[in-house]
Amino acid sequence: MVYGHSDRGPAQVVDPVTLKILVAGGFGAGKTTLVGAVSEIKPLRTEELLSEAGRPVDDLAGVENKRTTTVAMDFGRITLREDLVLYLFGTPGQDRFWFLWDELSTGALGAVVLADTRRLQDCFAAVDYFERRGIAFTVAVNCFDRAARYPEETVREALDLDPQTPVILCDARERESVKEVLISVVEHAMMVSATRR
Ligand SMILES: Nc1nc2c(ncn2[C@@H]2O[C@H](COP(=O)(O)OP(=O)(O)OP(=O)(O)O)[C@@H](O)[C@H]2O)c(=O)[nH]1
Ligand SMILES: [Mg+2]
Repeated sequence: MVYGHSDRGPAQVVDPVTLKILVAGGFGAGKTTLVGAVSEIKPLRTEELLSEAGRPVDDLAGVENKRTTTVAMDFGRITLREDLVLYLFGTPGQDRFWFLWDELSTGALGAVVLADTRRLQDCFAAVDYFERRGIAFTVAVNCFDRAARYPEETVREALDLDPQTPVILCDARERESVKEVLISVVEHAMMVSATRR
């Protein structure tokens, strides 16, 4: 049978829209965890063991059990609806990999900035980066077990965000929680691009 020419007429195959979303945030905020929690393909990871040599520069406060770090990127894919597929690109968290960001952000529709309230200042650079480049982003506060919970408003003020930038509390290990974050990014980015047009 020739594809699309069965007796029942052409098959209703919808070509999905594919969108690129970046997952950024400070060192150890849970970016690799987030991509792994939702990806329907085995996520591509570029993890290297944290070394003794890196100890003076890799600030492990709050994530003392962390053994590895992302050195290039994480990559995953999620089908949000049959006609909407997201490609997720997780950025490396450490400052020494900043040179990769311009490459990774090319063609991105929007971004997630993962924040850890124990080290909120670690995501300032990501917020700044996306604001400067006009890339729409949602701030997702990854609620680590022993971290204090703050209302969205407090996080918004601390990061000095635009009023329309969404702030969401999430658990980067939970698929459904991460999906909500991704839906927020897509909706927000679409709204921003519609108002710019
Ligand atoms: N309790 C808890 N632990 C988490 C959560 N998210 C991530 N972790 C843990 O925190 C550590 C850091 O997670 P990663 O996903 O490697 O963080 P990352 O942002 O990719 O780190 P870099 O790539 O090194 O910047 C890991 O040990 C995770 O298991 C969370 O929501 N709750
Ligand atoms: Mg990582």
